[in-house]
Amino acid sequence: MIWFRAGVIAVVAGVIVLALTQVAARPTAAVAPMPVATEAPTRVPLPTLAPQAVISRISHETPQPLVAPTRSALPQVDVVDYGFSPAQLTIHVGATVTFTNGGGDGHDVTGTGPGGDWRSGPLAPTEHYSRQFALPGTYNYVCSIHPEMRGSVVVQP
Ligand SMILES: [Cu+2]
Repeated sequence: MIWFRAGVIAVVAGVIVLALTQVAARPTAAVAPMPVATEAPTRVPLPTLAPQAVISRISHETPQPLVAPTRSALPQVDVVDYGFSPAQLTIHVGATVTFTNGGGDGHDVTGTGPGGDWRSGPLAPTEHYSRQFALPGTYNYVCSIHPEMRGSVVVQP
């Protein structure tokens, strides 16, 4: 009886060992070709995905720079022949605006209307003038030499 049980245990153990070795053997056979199969498809989509990601990022960011310069920490107005760029600048109260003559002609910045008691005086090419706007409101200005040059600074609270 003992020899019979020992024989049954030996057969069962043999079957289990056989089953385990076959189960263990199959994944290694299945895993081996997998890296070859997955490597090729992942390399193909990457070049097509990368340009799309760049394009969508650019298109998402494009509207933001249009808003940012009008409220930048260092607001600037370019004085050109014969206009101001941007013609309307929006800033927060207390900000200082720098007007730089980037034109080839002499210009100035002269306030007009309510709160218009400010002027840069003559600005030769490359010269600049800075003014802090301490109160909210809309400040219109012109170039007194070329009155068709008009601009405004909108100061928000
Ligand atoms: Cu001018």
